[in-house]
Amino acid sequence: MKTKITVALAALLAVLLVQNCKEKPKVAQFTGPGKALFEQKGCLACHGFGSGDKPTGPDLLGVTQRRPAAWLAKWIIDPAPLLKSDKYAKDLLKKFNNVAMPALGVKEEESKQIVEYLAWMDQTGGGAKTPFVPLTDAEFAQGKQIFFDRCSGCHGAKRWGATGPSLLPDSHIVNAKEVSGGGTKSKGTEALEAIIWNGTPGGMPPWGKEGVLNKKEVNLMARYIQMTPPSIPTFDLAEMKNRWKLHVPVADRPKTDESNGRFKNYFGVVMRDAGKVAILDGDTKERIALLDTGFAVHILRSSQTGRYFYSIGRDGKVTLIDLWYKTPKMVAEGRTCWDARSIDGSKAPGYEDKYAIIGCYTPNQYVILDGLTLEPLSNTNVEATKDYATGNTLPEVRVASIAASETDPFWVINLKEAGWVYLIDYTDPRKPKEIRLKAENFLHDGGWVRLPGSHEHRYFLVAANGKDRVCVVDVKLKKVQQPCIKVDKVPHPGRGANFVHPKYGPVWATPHIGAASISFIGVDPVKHPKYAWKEVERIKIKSAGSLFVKTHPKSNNLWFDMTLSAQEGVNGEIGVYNISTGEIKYIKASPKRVTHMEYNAQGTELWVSGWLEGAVLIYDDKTTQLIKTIKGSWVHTPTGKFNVTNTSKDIY
Ligand code: DHE
Repeated sequence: MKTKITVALAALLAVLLVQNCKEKPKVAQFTGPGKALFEQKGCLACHGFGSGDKPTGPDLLGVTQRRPAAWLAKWIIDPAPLLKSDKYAKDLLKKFNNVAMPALGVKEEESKQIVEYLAWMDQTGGGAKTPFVPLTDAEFAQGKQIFFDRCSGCHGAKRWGATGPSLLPDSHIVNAKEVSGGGTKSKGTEALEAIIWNGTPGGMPPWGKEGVLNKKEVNLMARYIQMTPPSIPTFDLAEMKNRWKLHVPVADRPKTDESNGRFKNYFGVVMRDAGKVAILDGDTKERIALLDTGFAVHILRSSQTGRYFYSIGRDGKVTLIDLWYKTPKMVAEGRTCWDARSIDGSKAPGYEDKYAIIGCYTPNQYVILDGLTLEPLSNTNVEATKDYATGNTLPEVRVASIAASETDPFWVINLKEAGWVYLIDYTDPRKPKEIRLKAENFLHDGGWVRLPGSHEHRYFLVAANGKDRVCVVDVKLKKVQQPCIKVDKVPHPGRGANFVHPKYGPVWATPHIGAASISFIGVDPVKHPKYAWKEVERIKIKSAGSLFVKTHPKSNNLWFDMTLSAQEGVNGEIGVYNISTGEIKYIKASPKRVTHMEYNAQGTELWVSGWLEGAVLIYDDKTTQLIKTIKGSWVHTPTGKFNVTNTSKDIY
């Protein structure tokens, strides 16, 4: 009996295999020109291939079975004529919220070649048919480094996904829900390569197109993310103490300010890939120091007095820079995590410059240090923190933005995936106490509300970019206002920008990664209660992918970048919104990607980074004319810039 069943099963299997082979003949490679055209045109920026529909377009797997080849060829050349006359085309437009596909700029012959490629993909089962080539040990080590440097911030060190989708090899379940994006193996190398090369309108940068990763690296990463992620080792207090170096004890540092007050208009400029921070004099525009702060510093924060800069690197390296020296000097350094993004000093009365805190992405912890020496004092793990809404334990909980209260001895820290805001009481820094407030996820960056004439540091606004909301943390009442405020897709404020709107009074602004807009939120509950804690206006800008906005109390301008724009050339432009008139002017700042703006202390100049060009561009705020370009071999991949006065006093 047993033998009979086995034979029957074997026969059935054989039939299924034959059928399967008949339906999807194995073809090793597609040799026509359609594949290269499909990739060059960046089709996978808007479409999935076997991964389901995207908001920007339908899944292309099976498209040649759904539509005739001639129809597809016409559509690819230019959808506009079909959209006027064809019912299927009209329905498609409706289904995808009126996001019309652009004409791809291809000739008739080329369009047919693309359709041939799509037919081949359908016939062979899509990208999954491209044979997967596992990585060698050396390639795996390289992939791990590139992933950490370029990908983990959005997709998570454990690859469970956060701001970006999950990149685990198999689709998987979290909180009884299939995680979107998981299942890289089923997408296959070709589809993944196309996404990494071209980016997506949702905010994924076009790493290949922009020249950050070459063809070989893109292929390596497409294969790396189909393999199981490596485990993450711990980083404890003993390890931190081993790595801590005090270069100059406090007693040996200058007793008086050798810069004669000039330091208040210094800029700390991150030279990301050079592993350095340049200190530039905001008055003379001269470089006065270039310091080896280590790999990919993410941000600088000024201590409360402004005398010190704290830098935190993506690799968790922290440095303390003393600006009172004639030539600013690194007086201490250390490392507290494998991966970090945030740092701040203590700012409450009586605690000025006394302590500092680092928010780690990996491991999931926050670390308190001595503010004047960087000696590690305590380490608190947040890994087992439960989701604010479901109470389920999460695979990864990273510490995102941090802000120091100016009134009380605590820091506001934001737990990204878990959606909690913690107030960390540092009066006993070796045993910090936590006040836990429920907010939303994924908490990312944010800034203080500043009202005209008074900067009370009462309300901290933080983006919950997984929910397209901004949460208001009231540090006086120690609560997060509910519900968090709905804005546009994937808000990314940096620290946001405060100004007085002619109609709505004081507002705080955030741009968005996922939408071509900037939202204004009313922030004055006393004098403008009608508008407080509401999105009062949403202005349209040229492109999605904006990361930062900036203004100054003396300015009538709100500047913004479009760093992650998927539109050709737009990531080199900056926009200037006129606060009184509402008009927007666009300036082509650089042929390549630009990012992050900062004012000088006087509020008369706006500095912006020509990230990929290697330039710091300075604009006159009134005329919006370029007045100086700082270049040189040392100006390498400049990103964040932090003016001492504006950073220490939270002016933005
Ligand atoms: Fe940032 C702020 C995290 C990508 C430049 N970035 C922040 C903060 C966080 C964060 C949590 C808030 C710190 C605070 O206030 O305490 N950034 C992340 C990421 O996870 C992300 C999305 C992906 C990653 O891999 O790191 C990311 N950030 C970038 C960039 O690609 C930028 C443009 C260049 C770079 O360094 O890689 C970049 N992030 C900045 C800058 C700030 C920042 C300049 C500070 C803005 C400010 O004005 O305060």
